[in-house]
Amino acid sequence: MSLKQLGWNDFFADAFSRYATLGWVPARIIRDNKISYGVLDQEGHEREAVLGGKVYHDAISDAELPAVGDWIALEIGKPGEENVIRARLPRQSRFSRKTPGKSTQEQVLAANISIVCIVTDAGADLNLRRLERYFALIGRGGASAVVLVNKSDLYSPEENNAAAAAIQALAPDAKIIITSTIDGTNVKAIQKLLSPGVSITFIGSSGVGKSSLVNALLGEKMREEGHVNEVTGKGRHTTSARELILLPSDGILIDNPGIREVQMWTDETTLREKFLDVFEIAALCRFHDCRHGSDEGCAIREAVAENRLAAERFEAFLKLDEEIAHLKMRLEKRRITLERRAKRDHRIKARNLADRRDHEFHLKPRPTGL
Ligand SMILES: Nc1nc2c(ncn2[C@@H]2O[C@H](COP(=O)(O)OP(=O)(O)OP(=O)(O)O)[C@@H](O)[C@H]2O)c(=O)[nH]1
Ligand SMILES: [Mg+2]
Ligand SMILES: [Zn+2]
Repeated sequence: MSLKQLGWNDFFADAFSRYATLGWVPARIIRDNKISYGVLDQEGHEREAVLGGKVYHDAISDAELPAVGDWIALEIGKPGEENVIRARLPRQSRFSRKTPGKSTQEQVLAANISIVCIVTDAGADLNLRRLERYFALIGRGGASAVVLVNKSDLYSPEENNAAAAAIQALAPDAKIIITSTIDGTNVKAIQKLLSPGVSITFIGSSGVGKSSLVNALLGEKMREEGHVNEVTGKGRHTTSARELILLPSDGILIDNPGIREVQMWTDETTLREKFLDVFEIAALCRFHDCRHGSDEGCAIREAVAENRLAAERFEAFLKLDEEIAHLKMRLEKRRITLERRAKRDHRIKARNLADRRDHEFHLKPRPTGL
């Protein structure tokens, strides 16, 4: 893999040159874990990295913090130490929105992308007013817009064409493609948008098929190369984190959670509630402290053997404690970050207030008669 395949170009090379002498290396952010980041380096190694203090403190808004797709200067830690993001390189383009709730805050959803693919369908999801807002956001960020009218297998050709025409009328310059991941309609046409170093991000409501499209593009590649790699796995799977996926010979895809970003795993209770059926069966185990391994009279193993409970579900259940521990750790880290952010916001407010006071001071009429 080369940096070029990851989207590197002269613009970034220029910006990076002053960091090279410090021993830092260029890398691109592929995942935002809120606390740490997943980054991909020149060798194609995926690393975990934390935000350097200076990058954090210099950011006067959240939009200036690194986002998925950003290029950064990375200090690779000594064995056992953390990798640190020392600088974020300027962006060539971005796709951002206003942070829900806070009217003036900008949230960068993806940085340095060439194309934003809005995914919708010809039926329930189609909403021209919403598409208008998407177009406005895209236009501001410097990427070009493509609209995929997906799930075409569910609608008549007339319905699909009418939807495409209505969207085209809104955005004469946008490319509109009617697609289906079920029967493969126009997956090839989406593939044509890709080329080495080109980054594409997929946005749209939850359930319109963003991850399925990413999988379809990946699938073509993986089948050719004999790999198995799925973003969504089997069945319905709501994407919960933004993620950059590299197709080494074709381009770069960024999958996004549905734009409403319903946070599924909010607390331990919701996590447990997902497994009420398994808990019910577990109550029938002979021993109340049954570990559902080799203990005698285990109702869960029996249910799996009799196909009343899917083996995958049982496995997910076994991992539940682990997942809850993980969740608690994440929430704790998140709390610490939020606290730090609040302190920073407070500092900025204090600074602005001080500036305003200075300003008002200067505006006061000078004492006369001196
Ligand atoms: N009929 C039909 N179903 C589709 C198509 N594309 C995706 N689906 C189905 O729609 C459901 C949602 O697909 P996803 O790809 O997970 O949707 P998403 O946009 O990634 O959703 P979020 O991650 O929640 O934002 C899945 O059950 C898919 O199988 C399509 O072209 N036709
Ligand atoms: Mg998804
Ligand atoms: Zn048991």
